[in-house]
Amino acid sequence: MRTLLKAICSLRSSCYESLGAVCVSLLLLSIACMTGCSDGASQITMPGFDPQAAAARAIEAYDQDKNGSISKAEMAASPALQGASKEIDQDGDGALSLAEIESRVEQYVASNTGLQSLSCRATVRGRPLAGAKVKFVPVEFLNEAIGPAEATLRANGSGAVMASGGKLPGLSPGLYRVEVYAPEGSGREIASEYNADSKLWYELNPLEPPALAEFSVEFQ
Ligand SMILES: [Ca+2]
Ligand SMILES: [Ca+2]
Repeated sequence: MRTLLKAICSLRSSCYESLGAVCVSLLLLSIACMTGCSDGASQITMPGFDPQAAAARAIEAYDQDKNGSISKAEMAASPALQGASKEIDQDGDGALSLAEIESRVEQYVASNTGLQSLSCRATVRGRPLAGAKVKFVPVEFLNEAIGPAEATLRANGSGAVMASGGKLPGLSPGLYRVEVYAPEGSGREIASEYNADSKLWYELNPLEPPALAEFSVEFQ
């Protein structure tokens, strides 16, 4: 009798063990599914900013006289940096030091933002540029951390900025050169200073409330 009870106990315990193993397998399967099946969520990745390296790349690219900072004249080579310089130049001396650029990139990191939703609008002499394409191209010293984004404008001249080749709504924090192109087949061309030789720029710093990104352009 004792042997029989022991055998039953051992059988029951091995059943529980098997059941436990099945449960663990199911749990692992569901965890694998949560990580592997949720493609939509896993596509949003945080920008890989390296503030120190980004600032060093900016200085390397634009500090022509090698005095350690980017003067107003040197900024002419980067309309985006020139445009955002008032925000970046903390000591107000008109030049951008390595520390000032690094500190600005640190703000993008501190915002802990992958993508921020943003609408943009383009007009020609106040009239909406329906069907136009607006491209946001990261400045070179940030393009290792963030990718391009774009918007196709609706009839009212505005549209949602989409990242990741148009798959995800929003824009990553950072500094961008902006290019505006006329709708395909419209027979009109936007002047090159708004695309190929663009002076347009946009900075997204989520720590400062983002507004509608508006661009005024001219036909060729
Ligand atoms: Ca310099
Ligand atoms: Ca400064």
